[in-house]
Amino acid sequence: MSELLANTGTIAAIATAVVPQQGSVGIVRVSGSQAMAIAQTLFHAPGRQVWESHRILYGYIRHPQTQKLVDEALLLTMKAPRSYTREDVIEFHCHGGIMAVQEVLQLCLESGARLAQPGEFTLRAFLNGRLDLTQAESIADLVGARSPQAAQTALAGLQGKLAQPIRQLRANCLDILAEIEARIDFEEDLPPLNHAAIIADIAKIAAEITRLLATKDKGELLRTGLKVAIVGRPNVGKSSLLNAWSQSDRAIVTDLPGTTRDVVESQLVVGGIPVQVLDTAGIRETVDQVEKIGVERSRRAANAADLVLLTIDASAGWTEADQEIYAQVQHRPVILVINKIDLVEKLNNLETLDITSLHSGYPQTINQIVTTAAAENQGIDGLETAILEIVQAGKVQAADMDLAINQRQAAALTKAKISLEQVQGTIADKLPLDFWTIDLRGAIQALGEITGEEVIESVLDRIFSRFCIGK
Ligand SMILES: Nc1nc2c(ncn2[C@@H]2O[C@H](COP(=O)(O)OP(=O)(O)OP(=O)(O)O)[C@@H](O)[C@H]2O)c(=O)[nH]1
Ligand SMILES: [Mg+2]
Repeated sequence: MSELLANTGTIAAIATAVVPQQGSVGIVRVSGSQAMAIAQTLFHAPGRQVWESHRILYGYIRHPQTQKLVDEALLLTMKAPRSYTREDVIEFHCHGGIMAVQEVLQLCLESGARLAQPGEFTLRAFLNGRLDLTQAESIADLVGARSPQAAQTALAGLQGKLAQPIRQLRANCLDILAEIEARIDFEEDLPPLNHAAIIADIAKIAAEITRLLATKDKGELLRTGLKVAIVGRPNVGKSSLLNAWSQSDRAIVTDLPGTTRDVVESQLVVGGIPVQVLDTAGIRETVDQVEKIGVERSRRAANAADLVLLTIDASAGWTEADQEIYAQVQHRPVILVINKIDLVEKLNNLETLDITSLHSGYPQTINQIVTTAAAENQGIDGLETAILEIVQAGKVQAADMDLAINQRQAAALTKAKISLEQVQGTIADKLPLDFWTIDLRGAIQALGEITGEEVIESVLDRIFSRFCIGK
């Protein structure tokens, strides 16, 4: 990255997803001082079209030496500073797929640009003061969002909803620092320091930091989502559950135990949280080589999951085999799914079943139990409610989607909080004013790292390497 920071050359990349035979439009983006010259070398706009910034031209991309036609395309030019990077930017809107965009990119590289690193356009936007670091991170989040709520939170971050309170806190710390330093430098000329007011101000800042830190879990859930594994004995209805939940026939369902051999995956959204659901092979002792491998994969999926749905057959009740499987997964959060509840209901001829009577025999350590009839698409709402209760994500659905910090931001906020606590300790211990300022500066530095006002290269490296090329 250090060489990146120094390098001011013109960069080029394909900005859209590169998928063979797909996408009606593909965009090649170029940024830097050579961008306009590259456009003029490669692009031919017939008729009397005016080459003007922020105008779209229609025409042809030709090989500059051979004049071979490469694509029929649109050209968008954006002169600095009115562009994403605040440099001169051009975009060739080519035909989709992979052939046209790759050829056009190649021509840009031959005409003086170099291939952009992942996130380099956004890095330039940051370095040129168009975005702060929280906004840059929000762009990566927006591109990676897997639920509407995750996108909404990212968008709020892009609007500066996260940067705003952080900047305010840093400004407040700077005000306090100025008050104290004035007393160090010009003690005689000023009224004495109002200790009580400073103590109160620092407490207020620390409280606001605590409030921001509390949004970290929500942020992580929205960004990375939840991995949920459905496990249980063969034939209890795990695949039926996946199908009912995802409203598809993703997994094969038969009345033969041992139907599912491999892990089957489906992507869902529950209460705004992206959820990856894994249906697994029924766990049992088997001599079948293929099934054996499947069972091993089930165990691994359960181990890697944030949450396990231990599924059992209501008509069979809690069996020894269920107990054994539970012993293998109980180190993860577990919801007990009592499936095929319709069979028990019929048996008892009950309109609504007394669930507590079903509980006997189940381990007391499982505190979330739901009943489903997967084959009849019943019980999914209850299952989702139980999941949201487990991740305590009720708040995610609340109207306040504006704030959700990420791990990097949380680490810096924690650093700021510790520094402020140290200032509080220093004041309580009646140490000289110089000591107050040391930790206060620490807090200011940490808060500045979040938005990028105080910037360390290694931080930039971590942030921008998350991006895709062309962003
Ligand atoms: N009555 C009733 N039958 C169900 C229910 N859910 C699943 N079944 C039936 O139970 C049988 C097994 O269902 P699957 O979903 O394949 O079970 P599984 O747990 O995935 O089985 P394996 O992949 O072999 O481990 C099928 O005949 C389903 O139709 C239910 O809620 N009620
Ligand atoms: Mg199955």
